[in-house]
Amino acid sequence: MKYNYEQIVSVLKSASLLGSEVIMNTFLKTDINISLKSENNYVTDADINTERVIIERIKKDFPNSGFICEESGNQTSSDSDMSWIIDPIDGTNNFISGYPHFCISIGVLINDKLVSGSIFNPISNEFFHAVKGKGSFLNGKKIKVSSTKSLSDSILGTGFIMSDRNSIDINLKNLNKLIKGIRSFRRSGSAALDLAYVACGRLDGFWHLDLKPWDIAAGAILVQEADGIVTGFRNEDFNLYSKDLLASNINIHKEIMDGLFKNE
Ligand code: 2AM
Ligand code: CA
Repeated sequence: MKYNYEQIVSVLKSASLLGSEVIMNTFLKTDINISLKSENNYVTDADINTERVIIERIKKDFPNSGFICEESGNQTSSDSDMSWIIDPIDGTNNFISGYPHFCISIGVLINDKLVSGSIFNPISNEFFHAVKGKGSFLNGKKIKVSSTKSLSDSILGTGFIMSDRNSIDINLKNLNKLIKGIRSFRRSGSAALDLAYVACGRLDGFWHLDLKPWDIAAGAILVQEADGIVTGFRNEDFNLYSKDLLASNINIHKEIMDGLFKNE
């Protein structure tokens, strides 16, 4: 089926705005209802309610879509080749602690291929979106990855899955190998925003182990459409389900990759 990309972007924007109302009505409240999904992995009522509002909005325009969602799981559809990958709050630990750095991340797949995506930061009112073949944008203006040429001039980001001791150990090795050769380093707590930041040049590169499709779908197409590169730690083609991800500008990609250990 042929899709109208302006309609897709308009739905991404309005679903993100509706979702962000739910988030911002809860942020900094003292009575946030928090539950533990698994060790060190929390969910709040805001995550669940935001996801519901986003799905309802998407279904208004695309009623037969499938969904891959962090909180409500998968809804497959045999009537449509379109599906939406949703993380209602990427950066939940930040959100819970009143640390203003989190976002709504939505990726769009047609026939299992990423074709669009958006990341909305409700604190800074920054709406990042990408459309396959058309580029990446921040609040409507085209963005590109940085042109930094060497690791020593680069700011890199990463993150840690705090429930996974093995993954933490491997990533500490990665950090240990890279940190002394770079200009600076960030650990923001939102992988989706980190990828959006690579897309607009605020970070030169970002790597992470063991993320989930909803953490990376929108961010990956944002980086690719901003002329960046997204691969695995051994230069494998990007895959939503892979266990490692490296996103950067093309100049420093190999230098970062040489410092990364795989989780095998
Ligand atoms: P979240 O806030 O949606 O949970 C932090 O480095 C990044 O890792 C965040 O994007 C966070 O997403 C993600 N994250 C945290 N715990 C995770 C888990 N158990 N599995 C996958 N991603 C996780
Ligand atoms: Ca989340």
